[in-house]
Amino acid sequence: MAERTLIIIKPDGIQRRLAGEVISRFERKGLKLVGAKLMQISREQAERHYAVHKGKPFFPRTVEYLSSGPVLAMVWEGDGVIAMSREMMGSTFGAQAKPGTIRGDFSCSPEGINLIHGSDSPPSAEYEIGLYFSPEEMVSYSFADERWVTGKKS
Ligand code: IDP
Ligand code: MG
Repeated sequence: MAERTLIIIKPDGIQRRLAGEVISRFERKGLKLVGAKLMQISREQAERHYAVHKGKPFFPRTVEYLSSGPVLAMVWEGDGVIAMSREMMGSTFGAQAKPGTIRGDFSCSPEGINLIHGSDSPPSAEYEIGLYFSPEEMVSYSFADERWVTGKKS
């Protein structure tokens, strides 16, 4: 199976009606949506999500932010999708992220209000996908034009 990653359009992305814009960028890149869920993340779930940051000064407000409104949790698939999506997102703070990236184009925040989450490694992708999706909630399928997009013969 190709690599998978967890992408979340965070509460500000939903409130600012930017979900379609973000999805569109992933679609145009050629990546494959294999799971999606509009949901409200609980405080406990957000604490599990950011467990690696527990104890850091920004942990409480980051948990609060992720659980502050509806989000769109998605699983995207493709060889190298983790690194590609991190590049597409841009660096953590919108105020510093490069133009052309999602955070660079749509966030000016120096405080981590940054529209999108994306897993940063295969182990974190596996852990994070498991927080939001059961295996049956993801769909495996092929695109009819797969070899024109990836160059791979299926
Ligand atoms: P990432 O989202 O780019 O992977 P991480 O370092 O994993 O960034 O941090 C997780 C989230 O915590 C960030 O997306 C951001 O919302 C928030 N955050 C990280 N560092 C800070 C900080 O120094 N101040 C405020 N919020 C932060
Ligand atoms: Mg991170």
